[in-house]
Amino acid sequence: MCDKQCKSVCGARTGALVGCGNPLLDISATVPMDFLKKYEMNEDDAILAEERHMPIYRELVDNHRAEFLAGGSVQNSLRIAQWIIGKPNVAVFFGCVGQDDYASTLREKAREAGVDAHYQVSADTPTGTCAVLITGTHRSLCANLAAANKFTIDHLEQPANKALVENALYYYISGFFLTVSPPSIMRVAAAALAKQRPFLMNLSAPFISQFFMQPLLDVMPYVDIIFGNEAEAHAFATAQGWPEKEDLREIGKRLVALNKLNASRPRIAILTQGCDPVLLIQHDSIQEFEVTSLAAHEIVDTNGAGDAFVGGFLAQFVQGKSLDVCIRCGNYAAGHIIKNPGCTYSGAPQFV
Ligand code: 26A
Repeated sequence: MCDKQCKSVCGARTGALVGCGNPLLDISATVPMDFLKKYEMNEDDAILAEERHMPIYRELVDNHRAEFLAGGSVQNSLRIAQWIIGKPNVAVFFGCVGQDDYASTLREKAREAGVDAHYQVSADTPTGTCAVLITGTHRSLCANLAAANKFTIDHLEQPANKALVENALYYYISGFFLTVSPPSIMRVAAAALAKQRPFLMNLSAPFISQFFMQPLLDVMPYVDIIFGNEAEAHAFATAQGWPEKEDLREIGKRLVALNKLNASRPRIAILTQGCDPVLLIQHDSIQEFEVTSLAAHEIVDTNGAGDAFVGGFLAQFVQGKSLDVCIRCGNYAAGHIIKNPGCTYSGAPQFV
């Protein structure tokens, strides 16, 4: 796929970007509101499955004509980044899967997308799944991490994987991964800091700030760019005890002002708010970027919109483009995947 000509246009080298996350197979279906009620879930939730959620997956397949789609937040972002970059294996992914058909599907989808996935394999645990419950333009996620939860730092210590981490120029990890392996996150963050390379993170879901605040605060000093949506930013602010009704701009300013180790690169916060403008918050400025809002009939599935935003952003960021271009590309990618089922794309990227 990549030839010399491509090298000159794509501006990012093989293995430039390393991501860690939970590789999940999404089991996605449109459901009535009663389905959410039955499992005490809300529209636009993102939660970890408890025992009482376990029947959901079967029920979606048996009664709601569920579709199976490659998922997992970081892997989604990397697939989208690769789609836009157009040259395979710029993005390297680490996560843990089982030894089953779902793992084969994920491996195949990553390969097709050009993501260089190096999975740890937990032979006795099934590959993780995520129920995606679609109600109109909302989606509620319930993740059964299973094998994804078995990821250990040993995997990053394997010589070949260690070299991939050492050689990368950019790092992206979701807040979701704080539920799995904070030591791995700290290891990658420290590698990024040692080489003065950007480390990017995502707040991922309100429950991360509610229940995983300490590991999140532990890594925050390493974070150069923090992504989040309005619900996640508010959850972070509430968990920190920041004034309750504080607006997103104020929360952003406080996020960028949190303690940072590499003070020569002030933190940036990028906060999305659905079809309202994306906020780019830097220590000395706040900028807004308009989002093209889609007509209701164009919206197929908002699942993965946030991941696609990050994917589009990363595609440009790893090519050294300005933040302005990165954010516009994020908006383009999110707008595209909303018109497709799950975090999938169709055709060639049209970003200019
Ligand atoms: C730890 N949790 C809850 C999760 C996830 C997750 N990815 C990683 N960890 N919960 C949902 N997802 C993924 O988010 C995507 C949509 O943004 C889903 O697999 C879905 O593809």
